Amino acid sequence: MKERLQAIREEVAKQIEACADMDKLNEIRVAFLGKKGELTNIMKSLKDATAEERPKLGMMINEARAEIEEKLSEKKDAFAKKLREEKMKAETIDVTLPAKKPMMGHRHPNSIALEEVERIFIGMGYEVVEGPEVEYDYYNFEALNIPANHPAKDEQDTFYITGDILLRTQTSPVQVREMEKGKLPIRMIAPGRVFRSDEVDATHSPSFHQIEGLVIDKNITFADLKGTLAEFAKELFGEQTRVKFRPHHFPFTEPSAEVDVTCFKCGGSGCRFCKGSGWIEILGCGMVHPKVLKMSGIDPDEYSGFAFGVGLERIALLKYEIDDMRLLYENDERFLKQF
Ligand code: 2U9
Repeated sequence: MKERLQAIREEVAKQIEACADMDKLNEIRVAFLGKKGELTNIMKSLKDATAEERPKLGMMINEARAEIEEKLSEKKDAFAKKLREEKMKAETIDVTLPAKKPMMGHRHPNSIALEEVERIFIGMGYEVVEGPEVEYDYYNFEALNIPANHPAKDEQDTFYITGDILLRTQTSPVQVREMEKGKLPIRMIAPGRVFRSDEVDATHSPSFHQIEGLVIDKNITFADLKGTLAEFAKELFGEQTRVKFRPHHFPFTEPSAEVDVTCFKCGGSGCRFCKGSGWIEILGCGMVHPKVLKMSGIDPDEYSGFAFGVGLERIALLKYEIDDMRLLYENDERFLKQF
């Protein structure tokens, strides 16, 4: 029996040594230590040994079992260690590798144009004031001398929320609210989103942005308006830019005018950009109507003022030579990154 035990010990050691995976190791365990395993068989045959030999042989079997279990356990630990090392190796992160570049956003042409316009007017001492996009009919129309039967008030042009609450169609209400405060003089611009029930095309959108300006003080004349807008045009489009005032009509200003600038592409000689005329229309303006001043509590005999309004998208389209307004609303990164 001693020789058999020795042979088993050697055989197990050999098999464990050669064993390459956990499955094979389990097979070895079952073959030697399992219910029908070699060592268990020897244990069973102890009953045939003499009473004298039995304890000694029993001890030897136990020693052999302990040795085999120890070897199996060592091998199991070795497998686990190897597995962990392989996993660690596979999961290693090379922190010195360059990182993936995050996608950078870009300034929107509207934002660039707005900042430019704000910079020019702040430089002339204007304040930038914002106000609500949802307005009362009174601030959007009535206080601006736009009568109840005016076409602009038609439901086809204005988004009404209730009978007297609407989405502002211009930023003028911001200026009316400022006039109501009674703090004079006023020198302000009111930039912001406005809404008109327009179909979308290359030059129209139901929501766009305006920048309106308002100056109220004693002795303000049309000459101040002309000088201010001429300076604005030069700063925005270049020193060589000239302006032309064409008579126009707005309910809130009297007299009123539309302003053209010399085409900054051809300098006024006529090209494809200005459709051959040499001039490009950029804004509307006028002297604030005395009725408008009066309605907001300003005495038109003591004070006078001028106002103007310009579409922000129109400035952005012209300045960056974009031929379709819809591009400004799609926020396609390939478009935005060009500015
Ligand atoms: C007050 C009094 C008068 C604002 C003005 C315009 C002329 C004008 C258009 C330009 C293109 C609107 O964006 S657009 O469609 N605006 O032509 N706006 S004068 O006049 C005011 C504003 C406030 C209290």
